[in-house]
Amino acid sequence: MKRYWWKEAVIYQIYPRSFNDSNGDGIGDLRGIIEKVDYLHDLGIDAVWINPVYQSPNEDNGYDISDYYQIMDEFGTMQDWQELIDCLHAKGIRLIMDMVVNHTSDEHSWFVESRSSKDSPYRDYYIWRPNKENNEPCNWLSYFGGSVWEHDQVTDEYYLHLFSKKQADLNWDNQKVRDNIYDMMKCWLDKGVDGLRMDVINLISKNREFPDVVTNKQYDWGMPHYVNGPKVHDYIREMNREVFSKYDMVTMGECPSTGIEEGIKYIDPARKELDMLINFELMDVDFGPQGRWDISDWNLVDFKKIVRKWQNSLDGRGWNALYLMSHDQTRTVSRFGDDEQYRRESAKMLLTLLLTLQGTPVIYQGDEIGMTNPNFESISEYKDKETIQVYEYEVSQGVDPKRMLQIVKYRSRDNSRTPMQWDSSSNAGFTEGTPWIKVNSNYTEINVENEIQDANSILNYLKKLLVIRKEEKTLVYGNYFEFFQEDPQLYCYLREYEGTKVVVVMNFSRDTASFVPISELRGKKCSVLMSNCINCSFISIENMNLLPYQVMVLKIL
Ligand code: ISL
Ligand code: CA
Repeated sequence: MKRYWWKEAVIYQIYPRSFNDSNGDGIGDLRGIIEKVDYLHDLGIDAVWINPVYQSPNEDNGYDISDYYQIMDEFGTMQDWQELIDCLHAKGIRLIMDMVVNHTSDEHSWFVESRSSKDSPYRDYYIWRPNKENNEPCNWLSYFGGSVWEHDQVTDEYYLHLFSKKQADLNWDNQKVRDNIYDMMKCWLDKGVDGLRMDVINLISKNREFPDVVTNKQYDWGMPHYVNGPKVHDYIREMNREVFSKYDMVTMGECPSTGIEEGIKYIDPARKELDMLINFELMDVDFGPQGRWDISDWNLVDFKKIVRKWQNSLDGRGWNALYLMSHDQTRTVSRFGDDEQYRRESAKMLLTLLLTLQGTPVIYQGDEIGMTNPNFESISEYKDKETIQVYEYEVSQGVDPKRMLQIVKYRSRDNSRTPMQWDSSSNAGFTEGTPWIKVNSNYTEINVENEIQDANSILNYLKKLLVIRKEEKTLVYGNYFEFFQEDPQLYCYLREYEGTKVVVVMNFSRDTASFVPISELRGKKCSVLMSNCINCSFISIENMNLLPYQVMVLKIL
């Protein structure tokens, strides 16, 4: 397997709006990130991915771009951005920018032009259709609720938007659109950007027939007609040829609703498309029968099965980006661990899982201190348009508002978007003004300052884990073999690379678990690379009782 810096790197994801506010307007900004570059460097991460910072009216917090060449006013200026990349590079940290090219804001000049008349030279930059039998052109549903079509008065036609109606989908079948986008990407790469995270890149090619979905499911979004659509690979290959291949850079492609065989096509090195895949299968482990806005209890056996499938299928064929949460997900420790009694133990265990699998780990801001879901009590405290639109849509369809609020508390993307908790001063040290979204009330206890001071903290554990990931290449490149696949409590696997073997043992539960090693491991002498509860440097693998959320990373001697 070929070695690359980006395979050995650990990425830290920054949601700029909620990271650090430098000027007291309540909104995180670029200068706020600059103030924390030393913190990132001390942590020991190799690269940061920042969510979109381009000019945007903020319908979807920057995922609705109105000018790709400008920085959002609230985030600062191009000079600030230049200073940020320079500061990061001076500390040896690479910068990955978010690229949102499936859609733009309806306030982008292309769309303003496009909407103005059917004869506009920009008309064909977006996807316009006349009505069909006095109805929308087809019955697909938007990710954010309601139809994907929005009627526009000016020309009495509809435009397509897979997300909010303020996020109009670009027409990728138009060569001019593609060329404009490639030029824009090159402009950022010429400024020294080290990588691109490609937002919903597998949605760019639509079935031009726009067929209705015929279904008896309550929600059917019409996905087969635009997820991994007809020309998606042609366009990504072209993008690679025109842009990526000309730079020393990395690409991470976000591909929702994509299984392994389809996913591999994007990252098979021979196909020259993308470097890493961001897939969602693990994030779907707790979906209910009706999908994301429905909840079911997840269980470890299913969880492991998904991880195992991806670990084993991609090995030697393509490289994965690993994550347990993002700005679109709910807090890791609240979802997969225990955010009360065993918050520390489970946070450490989950970080260990993330950093001992094959792939490039992405740590989301706040996970290094075990931040939790805020459990807002009222829908009015949520800011995310997806959350609000889905809530309103479901309630309008007859779902009980109380039940919907429960679902929102569990699922809302705002769970990850509450301000970073730096210290115990007001607003967690995030801002001197009024934060744009409420700070989690547990900030006096859970914050970076406390974590730095406490030798046993999650943060200090992670720092050590990052050093070990760097030193032990088995954790990066090794293959993956899992034991006790049907065990509902234990998670145990072996990584092996060039003759070195590392075993990871975890108790994924609030109860003690008895661990009886298989004969292949029994009696083996090991050095303890990491553990959240034992302090010895060497052990031999014997029967043992594991404490709740105990984890051990053992290198076989
Ligand atoms: O929130 C989700 C996670 O399961 C999805 O519905 C999400 O919208 C989808 O995965 C695409 O996400 C990306 O594109 C969106 C943006 O809102 C998300 O923040 C972004 O990560 C539209 O640009
Ligand atoms: Ca600010």
